[in-house]
Amino acid sequence: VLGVGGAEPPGEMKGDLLNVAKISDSGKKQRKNWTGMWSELTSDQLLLHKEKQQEAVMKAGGKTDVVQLCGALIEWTPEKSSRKNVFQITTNTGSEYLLQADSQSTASKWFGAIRKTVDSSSKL
Ligand code: I3S
Repeated sequence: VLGVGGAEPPGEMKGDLLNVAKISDSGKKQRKNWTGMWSELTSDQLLLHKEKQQEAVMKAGGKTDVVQLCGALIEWTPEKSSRKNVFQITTNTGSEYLLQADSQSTASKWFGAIRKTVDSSSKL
């Protein structure tokens, strides 16, 4: 089934390359710069790895961006890019990330799983 999302439990989803642009850092606007990042969802964070392998990330000294999902907002934001399947995560510290995949099923899968994680981690 395509596009449902959230089929896998939090903490067990990784292995997709998503295009990511951080457009705000703690409320401070950033220049949009799309980068392919290997994404991994934990029980309360979205990890964005520059390298595919976790080991490579460790060796390189942590080229990983950590997005805290507790108290975050997630929404589809077609108006923020000419790209298709773009959604935004706004963290509770005011950082904004655009995420995008050309595959609609991939984008929907991550949107659904991240939204679930936002909901479950925000309830605690
Ligand atoms: O929202 P913008 O400013 O139209 O985003 C585009 C720019 O970030 C552009 O970079 P430069 O500012 O260096 O020209 C990027 O190359 C584009 O990809 C951005 O637009 P899209 O529609 O791709 O998000």
